[in-house]
Amino acid sequence: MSEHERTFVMVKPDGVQRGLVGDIVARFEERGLKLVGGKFMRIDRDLAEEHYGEHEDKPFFDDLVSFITSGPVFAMVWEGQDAVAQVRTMMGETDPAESAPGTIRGDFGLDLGRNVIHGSDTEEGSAEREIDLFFAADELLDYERVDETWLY
Ligand code: RTP
Ligand code: MG
Repeated sequence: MSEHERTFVMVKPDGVQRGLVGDIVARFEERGLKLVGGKFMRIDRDLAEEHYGEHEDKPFFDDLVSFITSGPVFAMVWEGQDAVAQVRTMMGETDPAESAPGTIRGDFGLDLGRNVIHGSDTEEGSAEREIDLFFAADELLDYERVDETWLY
């Protein structure tokens, strides 16, 4: 169990276009995770190719890069106990059709491409790599929430 683990999360262009940023932020806040960084931004091709580098040999890579660069995204870093796995559980499966209702993709996702949200996977080092890719150290804030006793 990792107490103050950080994970990288991003509302994808479809989520931004559909006005889901507020709902998604609220879900993580209500779950007891702490927001330590957030940035509304547009991803350029180089950043997209680096972020999704693990998929560069896959047939869907070009479509994935085109999609993620097609409009603004809301990039975030969330912190809490087992944050990486918790966020993945709250996201649902990669394919919205296989995602349970109550999960973000199960509630909002349309298809494999338009699945609303990205979260770091549980592979060792993934979250740190993605956080470093999107955020400078001084963009991540150390602070205590007033109700920390009741949070992770
Ligand atoms: P993400 O990285 O975006 O959080 O999604 P994930 O971990 O659940 O899934 P991953 O395997 O990392 O795939 C990255 C994104 O590529 C698209 N995809 N398309 N056509 C296909 O077979 C296919 N497989 C994956 C999805 O948009 C997925 O989120
Ligand atoms: Mg992934």
